Amino acid sequence: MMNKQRFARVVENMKASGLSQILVTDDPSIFYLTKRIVNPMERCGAILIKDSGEVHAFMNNLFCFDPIDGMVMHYYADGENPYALIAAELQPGKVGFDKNWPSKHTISVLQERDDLIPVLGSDCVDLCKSQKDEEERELLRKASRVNDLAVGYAIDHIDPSLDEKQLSDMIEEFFEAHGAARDIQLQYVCYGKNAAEPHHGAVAGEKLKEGDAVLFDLWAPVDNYWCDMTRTVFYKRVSDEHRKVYEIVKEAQQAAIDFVKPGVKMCDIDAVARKVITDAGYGDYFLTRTGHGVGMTVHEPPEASASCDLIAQPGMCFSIEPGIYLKDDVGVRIEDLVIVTEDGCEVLTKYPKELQIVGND
Ligand SMILES: [Mn+2]
Repeated sequence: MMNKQRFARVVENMKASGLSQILVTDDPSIFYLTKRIVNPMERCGAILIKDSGEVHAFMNNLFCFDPIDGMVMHYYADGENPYALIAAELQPGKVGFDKNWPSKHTISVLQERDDLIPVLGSDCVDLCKSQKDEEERELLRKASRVNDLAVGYAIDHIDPSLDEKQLSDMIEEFFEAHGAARDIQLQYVCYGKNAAEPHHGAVAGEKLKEGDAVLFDLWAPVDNYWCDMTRTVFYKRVSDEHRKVYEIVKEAQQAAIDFVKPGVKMCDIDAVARKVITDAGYGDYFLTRTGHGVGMTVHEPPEASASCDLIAQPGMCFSIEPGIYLKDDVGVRIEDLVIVTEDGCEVLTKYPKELQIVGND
């Protein structure tokens, strides 16, 4: 079924950005508009939206993409040229292409015609997608509830007999048992100094030592919507400096959450978290942006970073995840997902954030 409301919002965005035609090809974007998952792999699949409201779909007949009411369907078979079909429906001038469409497709469309001007068009859809409607908010809440359970499970199963990879595998099984999709990426489970690398994946053979930080950054899709959450705890004891670092990150994270409301700039959310950490003397060790949008993909607009001028709007969902990373020593990151509400934000992930020392019972 075509989601007419969502298509109408995309067309509004197209008009606002002076685009009369865009090709939508990202799987999550097509799902967002049609509730259909295409997954064309290396083949060509596209939806053309015109500012008149006319919509065309170009699909290989192997995709099982049944006709949709209100959409002009163009099917092609293996061995036929889908790009000629697309090119025949385009008007001369600017065409908005999707950011992630492989260049072999984009270039092939352009080679069919010499009167097309390619521009990036995916913002028209991505901006809509960034403002979640109530149905999507409920899916995000549900995914975060699973994430709360997964973080609890992970922390409860910290054990010196398990290396990072073994614990990570157990967490993935836990996610699957609680409804997350099977094809999930590696979870970040980091012991000790490994937590100082913001993107350290779980490694086989990495053992836990007394005094180590244990950082869990866990994410998974549940019913096509993602969760993403980080907690850092300490094993058996915590040094004074690590405790200090933890409390600074916690304060920065809370300050940023408290700042979120409609109308604030995403870059200012980053600045609020960064100021707390910089004032405490650790600014050089806050290596990442403060957050990123989450929805049908785990990294999407809007991002809370110095380079993002987007304004927070009700329904936007993003992470707040400042951290301090001291090389060869420790890393602390605390991450929650929030949804902007009418006057502030709703925090979706609820696992407690008080400093926790585990393994002493
Ligand atoms: Mn994240």
